[in-house]
Amino acid sequence: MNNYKKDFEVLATKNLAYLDSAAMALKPRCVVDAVDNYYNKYGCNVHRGVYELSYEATEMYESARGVIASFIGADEEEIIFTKGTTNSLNMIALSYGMDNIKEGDEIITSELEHHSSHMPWFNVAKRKNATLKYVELNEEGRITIQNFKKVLTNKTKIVALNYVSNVMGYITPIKEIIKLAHEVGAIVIVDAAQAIPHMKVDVKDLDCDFLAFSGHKICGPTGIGILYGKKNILNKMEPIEFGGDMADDVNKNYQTYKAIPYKFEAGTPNVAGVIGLKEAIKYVSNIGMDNIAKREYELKKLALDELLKLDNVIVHNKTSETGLIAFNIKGVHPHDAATIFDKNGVCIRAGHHCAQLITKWLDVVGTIRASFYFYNDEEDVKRFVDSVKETIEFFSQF
Ligand code: C6P
Repeated sequence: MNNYKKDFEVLATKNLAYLDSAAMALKPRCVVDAVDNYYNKYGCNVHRGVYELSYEATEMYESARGVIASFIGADEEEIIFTKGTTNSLNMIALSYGMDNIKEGDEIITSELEHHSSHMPWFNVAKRKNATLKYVELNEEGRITIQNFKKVLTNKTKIVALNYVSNVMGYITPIKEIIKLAHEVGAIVIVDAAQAIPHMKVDVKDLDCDFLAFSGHKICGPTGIGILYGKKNILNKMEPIEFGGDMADDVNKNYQTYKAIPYKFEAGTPNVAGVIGLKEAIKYVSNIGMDNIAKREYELKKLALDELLKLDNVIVHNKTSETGLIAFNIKGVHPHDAATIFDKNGVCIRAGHHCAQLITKWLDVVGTIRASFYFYNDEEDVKRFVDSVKETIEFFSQF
């Protein structure tokens, strides 16, 4: 066992090679304990109670905002708690998008997007008679600056792209894209669901207008995510949800809202989720994002080098910079392969990974995806490679 496996109860008690962290990262005990502690010792609401227990819970909850803000280089008021990346990205489209996009405007996205990055803007474009433009992917399936420039025009109002692809694991040259987009006055929304857990991200350095991620992919609880937005834009935006906690002054003929971020956080929040996410961020920060990036890349590379020796394996993302391998085994449906992996205790994902556009671009029914994280080790790599070989051998009989 490596040093980190022991922090995860599921890895300590079950004999698994967990290679599905791109779908969801496992939870270390410190995160589970923080959630447990809140429910056992507090269990009350935040922002509402005028008693000590609620003040303390509010302090635990609100201090998370500072931890998360400094983790991504934001100011506290720019951190909005949401349900996850999907919720964050939809909020931007439904609020900023529906209020600012007009007929004839252009929205740039790509075939490399997760549905949650692309579909909200497809919807806005349809409802507003705007044009959705796709950056042509290069021969490897990457978004390049050169191809981005070809679709950028003075009519571009929105650029909605991933920072790291959940299928190919490529890193988008997002900082340069943001600079170019700003030159024509467009705003950029970064889907960082697969970036935040795996590398250092600084929103001020990127100069992105919005950025979204989920807690569950960075060892945090499910049902909690973050929407970062520049405060000057957030201040001008309308909420999409109304109700408890976001209201300031409510009258029969007018209503006002609290300042950001609260105006976007209607209803009782996911207190346990926020507290758990704070702990998760402290945990990964302690390991170091650069160490995490290095470790998962090393493990991926070990596995990749073995796969490239196998004739029947088609790797789609040989040059990917992150810890993710997307591949197919000739003549074997990805789901059939997954059952053999499962028998061997190797957890991988097979299918379109909620990114049908890139699956169609690759011209396959789906891919097999192995995603490595810092808690994996060389033994996991071996079990994975052995399972690929077994799958090839098993299906060669038919
Ligand atoms: N991708 C995967 O297995 P949510 O579900 O809201 O936490 O995250 C959505 C999302 C958005 N963008 C990217 C790049 C993503 O990878 C994901 C989630 C998982 O690839 C589950 S489909």
